[in-house]
Amino acid sequence: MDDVESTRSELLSQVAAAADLDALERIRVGELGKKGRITALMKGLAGLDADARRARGQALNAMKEEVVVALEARKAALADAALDARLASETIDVTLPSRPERRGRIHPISQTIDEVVAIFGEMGFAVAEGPDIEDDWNNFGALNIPPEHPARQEMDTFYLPGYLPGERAGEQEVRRMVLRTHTSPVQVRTMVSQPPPIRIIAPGRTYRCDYDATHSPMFHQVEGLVIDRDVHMGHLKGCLTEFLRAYFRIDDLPVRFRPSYFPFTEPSAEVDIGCSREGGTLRIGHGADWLEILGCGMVNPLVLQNCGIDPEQWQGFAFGMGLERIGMLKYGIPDLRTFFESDLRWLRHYGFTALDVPSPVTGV
Ligand code: 2U9
Repeated sequence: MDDVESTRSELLSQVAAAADLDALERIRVGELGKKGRITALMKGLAGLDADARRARGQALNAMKEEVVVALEARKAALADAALDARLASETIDVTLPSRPERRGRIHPISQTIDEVVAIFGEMGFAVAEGPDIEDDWNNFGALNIPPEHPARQEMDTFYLPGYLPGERAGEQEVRRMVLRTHTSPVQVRTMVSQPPPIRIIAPGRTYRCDYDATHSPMFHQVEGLVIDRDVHMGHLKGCLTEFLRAYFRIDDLPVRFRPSYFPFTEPSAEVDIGCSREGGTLRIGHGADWLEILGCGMVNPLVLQNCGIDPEQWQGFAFGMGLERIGMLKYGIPDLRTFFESDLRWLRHYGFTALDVPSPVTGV
């Protein structure tokens, strides 16, 4: 049995000395693989009598198990150390000046915002802004999304530690702070702080705890709000059809309004644009298929009331859309995550120059 013991101590010290994951893998394949030493020792059992085979078999199995456990433990330790080293070496010095770039580029998100602002600006909309950190009344409550409403869970909210003091209807209360999950709180703030009529768009950063090829924890939306004495669904349809045709630069772009549900609008609709998907390639504006592009509806009277506007006197419509999504569709950008990787090669390829500035004269 001396050979089992010597193999054991030799392999354990080899594992302990392995400097990286490649070295560990060489030990695993070399010793435990088909042609490995442990496998050869196991094969040797066949020539022994029953008692000797049992005793030696047990010793070999215990030794093999010990080596496997040591390999796994060393692998985990090396992976931890590699991650620590990466974290230490990849710190970003945010005080460094930007790299010299002979020709800077405008980021596709900035370009998309400028285009959207140019189109709605022509229609008489003003741009409204608000903070990224909101309280849960402005982000959810005022919008008719109560605490138990599935939308609060669905939106995968980032909650911040701490509470804000708030006062509503004379009652003292505390409000949780959130990273806004949509730009709707900007419309809430506008309605609370200025009398109707209102005609605004709110472009900006929004946050949801989600990350894949079509979701980023930080993304951008533009929402719009029109409040007047007699605005109706016809205005909503005309305004959004006009916007989509101007944005995609297709005069006869097919636009379809499909009934939907949102707590903040009633009735609500989702809007599709005509497209084709022949051979796996998406083409907007032609063909028999539809592509969902935005959501909208008539502002729920409860929301108007929450924001201090008399629903007997005023009514209006609202809409919302994802800016990365409409930017990706117009400019053929396949993966949302690339928007925020700060890769200069990507920016040189997809970015815009100052001469591309969107305006009603130069086009969008
Ligand atoms: C107030 C009243 C109503 C804004 C609206 C949508 C429909 C909508 C989504 C589109 C894709 C968000 O980025 S997305 O996931 N938005 O479908 N948004 S109506 O309605 C409001 C907003 C504010 C005071």
